[in-house]
Amino acid sequence: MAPWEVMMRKSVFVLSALTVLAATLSCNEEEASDSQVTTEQIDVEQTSEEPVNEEPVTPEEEIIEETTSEHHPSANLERCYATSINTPESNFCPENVFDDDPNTYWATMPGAAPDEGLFFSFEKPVIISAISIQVLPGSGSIEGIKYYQLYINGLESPIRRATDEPVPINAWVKSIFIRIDATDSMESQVNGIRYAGNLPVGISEITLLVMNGNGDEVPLLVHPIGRTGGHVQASSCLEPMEAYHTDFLFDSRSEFGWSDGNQTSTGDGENLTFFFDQPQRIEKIKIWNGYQRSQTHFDQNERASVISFGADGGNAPKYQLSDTMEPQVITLDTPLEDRSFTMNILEIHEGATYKDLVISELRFFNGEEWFVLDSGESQSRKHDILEWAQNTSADAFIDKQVFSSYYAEQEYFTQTLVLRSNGSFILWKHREQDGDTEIMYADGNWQIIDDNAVRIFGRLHRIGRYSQASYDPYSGVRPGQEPDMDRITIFNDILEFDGSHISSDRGMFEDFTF
Ligand SMILES: [Ca+2]
Ligand SMILES: [Ca+2]
Repeated sequence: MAPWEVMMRKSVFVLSALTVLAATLSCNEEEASDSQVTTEQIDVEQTSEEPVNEEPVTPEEEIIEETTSEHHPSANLERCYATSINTPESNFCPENVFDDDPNTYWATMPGAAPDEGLFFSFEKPVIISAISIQVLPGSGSIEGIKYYQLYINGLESPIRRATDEPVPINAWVKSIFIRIDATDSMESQVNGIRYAGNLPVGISEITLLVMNGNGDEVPLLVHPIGRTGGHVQASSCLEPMEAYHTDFLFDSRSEFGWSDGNQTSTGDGENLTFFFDQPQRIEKIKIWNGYQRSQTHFDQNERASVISFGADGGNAPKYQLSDTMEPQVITLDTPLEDRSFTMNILEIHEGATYKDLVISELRFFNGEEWFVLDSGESQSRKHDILEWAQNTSADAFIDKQVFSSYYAEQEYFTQTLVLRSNGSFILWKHREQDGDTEIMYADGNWQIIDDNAVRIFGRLHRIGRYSQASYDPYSGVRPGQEPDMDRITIFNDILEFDGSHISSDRGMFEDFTF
C-alpha cells in the first residue's frame, strides 16, 4: 500500500464520520455518542445496554410488536435515500435493496461511484447482529464496487472489500450509511477523475440479521416508506427554487428542505397544499421543523410554531409545534380522507437572521404506514441540469468524483469534489502536516451561473486536531476526545471551470485538474 494510502485510510475517519453524522439527524449525533459504537466495537462482539433515543413504547404497541416479531422481526424505515440515483429513479431507487429480489437494485448515475452512498434509518433502533450487502458484480453495464465503508449511527467502521460475507455489528442501530470507496477499475492514485468510466454501480440486496423470539438469527423484514404520486403547491418558494423546492419535504434528507420565498415578511400566512393522484387517509403527520442542515441553519431561519392542517377548503384544526430538531408527530383531531390537504403556517418561531420559514421533512400516516408524496419533479430538474452540462465543459465532471492529492516529507494533502446532477455537491479537504490534521467538509446545493461558473452554498465543517494534544488517529472519535477545532458555518462560493480545471473564487480548495 502506498504511504498516502495508508495515511488516508488511517485518518479519513473523522471526516467520514462527520459526513454521515452531519447527514443524519441532529438526534443521531446524540445517539452516536450515547451508543458508543466505535470502529473497534463494531468488529468485536458488543451489545450496548440501552437502546438509544428509543421512543416510549405503549403497552398496546408492545403487544403488537411481540406478536409480529416472534419469528419474523420487522422494522419500519424512517428515512431512506441515496446520494445519487440512476434514471428513471423509480427503477433504481434505494428501496430496491430491501425487497428480497436480487433482480432489483439501487444504481447510481453513470460515472458516479466514489463518495456516493445509501442511507437508511429506522423509526426505532434495532439490535442488528450482522449486515450482508450484495453488490452488483462488474459487467458490460455495471461497474463493480471494490471497497465500501459502513457508518453505524453516524460513526465509521473500517473500509472493507465488497464481498457477500456478513459483517458483524452486534449493536443497537438507528441508522446505517454505506459509502462507496472504490470501484474495480478506479485508478486510486491518479489526480483527476479516478473512476473515469461511465457506468453506474449498484447494490441489489441488503440483509440485516437479527435474533428472533426463538433465539435464531433471521433476516429483519424492512418495511419501506410508502410512496404516493401527487404534487405540492406552495404559497411561495425561495430562489433558487432548485435548492428549496417542496420535493425536499419528502426526500429523506433532513439537510434539504422547503423554504418560503417572501424574504421580507415572516412565514406566517404561507401554506402548502398537497394534491394526491388518489384519495388518501391521513391520521397523523410527522414534521422535521426548521432548516436542519445544521444548528446554525436551524437558528438563523424560521420554524413553524402553530399550523393548521385539513382537507382543502375546510375549517382546519390548529396544532402546536415545538421548537426542536427532533421529528414531531401530530395526531389529527379526526382522521381525514381526501385528495388534497392544506397546511397553513399560522405562527412562527423567529429566525435569528432570516425571515425564511423552512420545513425539512414531512410524512403522513394513513393508519397502516407512513408515506411520502412523490411528485417526480426532481427528475425533471436533473434532466435540465444534464442537458445544460452536455452543452458545456461541465459534462467532463458532472456526477464524477474529482480528486487531487500530494504527498511530501511531512505533509499529506487530499481533496475531492462531486458536483451532482441532482443539484447537490460534496467537497472534502484533508491535510496532515507535522502531526496536525485539518479537515474541511462542505456540502449543500449548487446552481448554474453561466456555462463556466456555478455557485455552491451550504454548510462548511472544519475540524482540526493538533499534535500537542494527545491524539491517536486509529482510535476514533471518543467522548472526551473532541477535536481541538470543530466549527460549522454557512458559506457560499463560486466555482469556475473549463474542460480540465475547477477553481474556487474564495480559495476554499486548491485547483482541481483532470
Ligand atoms: Ca432487490
Ligand atoms: Ca428533506
